[in-house]
Amino acid sequence: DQAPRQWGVTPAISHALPTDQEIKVNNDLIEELKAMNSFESAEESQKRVDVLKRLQRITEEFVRQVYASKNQNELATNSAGGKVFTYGSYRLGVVGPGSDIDTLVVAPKLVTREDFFKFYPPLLKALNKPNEPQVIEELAPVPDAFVPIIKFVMSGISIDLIFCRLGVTQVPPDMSLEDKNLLRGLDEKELRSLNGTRVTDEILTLVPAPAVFKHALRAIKIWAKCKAIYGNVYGFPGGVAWAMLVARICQLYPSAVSAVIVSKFFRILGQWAWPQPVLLKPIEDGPLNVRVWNPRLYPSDKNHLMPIITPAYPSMCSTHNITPSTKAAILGEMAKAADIVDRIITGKGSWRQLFERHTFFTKDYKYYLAVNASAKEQEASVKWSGLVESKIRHLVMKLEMCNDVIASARPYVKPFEKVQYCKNDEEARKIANGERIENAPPVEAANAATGETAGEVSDQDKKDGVPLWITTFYIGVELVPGWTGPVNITWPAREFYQMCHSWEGYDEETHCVKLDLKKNFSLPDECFDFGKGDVKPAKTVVK
Ligand code: 3AT
Ligand code: MN
Ligand code: MN
Repeated sequence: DQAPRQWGVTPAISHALPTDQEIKVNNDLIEELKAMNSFESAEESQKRVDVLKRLQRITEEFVRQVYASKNQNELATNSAGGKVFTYGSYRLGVVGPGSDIDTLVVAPKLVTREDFFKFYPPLLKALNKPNEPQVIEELAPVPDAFVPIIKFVMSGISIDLIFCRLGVTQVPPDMSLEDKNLLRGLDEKELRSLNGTRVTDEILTLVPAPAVFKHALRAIKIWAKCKAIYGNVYGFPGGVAWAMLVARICQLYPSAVSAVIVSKFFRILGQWAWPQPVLLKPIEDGPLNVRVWNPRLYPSDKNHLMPIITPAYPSMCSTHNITPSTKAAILGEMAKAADIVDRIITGKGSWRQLFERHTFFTKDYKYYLAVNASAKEQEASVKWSGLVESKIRHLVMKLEMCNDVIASARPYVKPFEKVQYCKNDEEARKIANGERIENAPPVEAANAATGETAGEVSDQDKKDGVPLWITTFYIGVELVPGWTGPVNITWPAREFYQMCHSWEGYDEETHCVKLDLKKNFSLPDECFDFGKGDVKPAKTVVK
């Protein structure tokens, strides 16, 4: 008999085949995933395939156009090729009805990033014909982003299109991105663009049974979103990090069904010897002069609290944003989930209990710090709220340092957006600065819990008013047990304001950011999903 193949950096914990009970519980899990609308229809997935085929043809045309513009001969032009790859949830096989397709365009070295932004958008626009339904909508190239990107909607599907050129003269249809020598000579933006596909491709080769992995990952992603512990910007694992965690459990139980993977997931990772890293394979060296995650070499890597390391060279820590408070939240949820899943596996509980909505606003905290980012124009508001959002985890870390008063500070993972139609500039300024106004002007707010818009504002009010776009982020604040004194956050607030104000695009006439510490009973309605049974905390009467 041959010894079973080892997946990952240690031998498997068990090769046991599923029992009848486990198969039944696994079928229940898949039924529950269906009931939660996790899967899309065959028709919808076919539409994604068609969209990708179309993007492949456009990519080949794009490369030909660039070659022609650079006076290349016919032979070179016709053999240059060009290929689309995917990454993100589509590549991992876990897309739901609302997912985008994260797509990478790879071209030979003659084609530059500038060419991508010059030639590709017009090719997309050309798909729209007069008097016909528009194929391309919301076309938005962002060439100066950290990862330069063209965003658009094609046939109703959101596309995130990024670009990388390789140091080769041809990109044929069977091109693979596996070879790390392809990374030679790339700039940082190109490396970042290539990384997503290389990582997702490699994850899929490192799990014993991709179908088992995919269903388990769907369950874990839904669970993490329900518990508000999903999202890299806020200091939680993002989609790729959750995928790697699930993949590691799959390696340890190569013959298990998805339901068993989910149950082992919570026990094993909840009791993991953090900061020991989660690895899917030994960390590799490579040809580039770039940093590979190594806590023995780099002091900053030693600070990672829950390192989850990407497998593709150059390996990086996907969870460097995790803070003590977010780590505690993740482990707390894992411990609760482990108990729930134990009951499910033995037939004493149902999967629905695992996916119950969090109690972040209804029960978990007595104090909430609201971070209000406001701007007078919508476009300015999008950029400004994004900047403020990226600083939230830094504010959390400052709050954590006030450990004589604050025990933990946990950010909520979604922003709340509203537009307020003020009487005049003066009133807008006051509201932006958090001053209380009598007869507050009309507000149109999007409920982050339900996605519904509340508070219809009349056209007349909209016309007469000075609009103020306000985005609010919440941080749940837990005080040190027994603390009854004032909650002084002057120092973290000052540091945070300074961080936001030092943004190069900051203009004090246009942008404002203000912190507002609230008691639980004064949270606004938009924090609650009353339809799902949320009950707003009441003011406790002291007798
Ligand atoms: P959905 O099914 O699309 O909701 P997903 O996991 O595909 O889930 P995204 O499309 O948001 O999520 O992201 C796909 C990958 O793109 C994940 C990450 O490698 C990269 N990515 C996303 N947002 C950013 C960002 N702001 N900066 C850098 N990389 C990002
Ligand atoms: Mn995606
Ligand atoms: Mn995306």
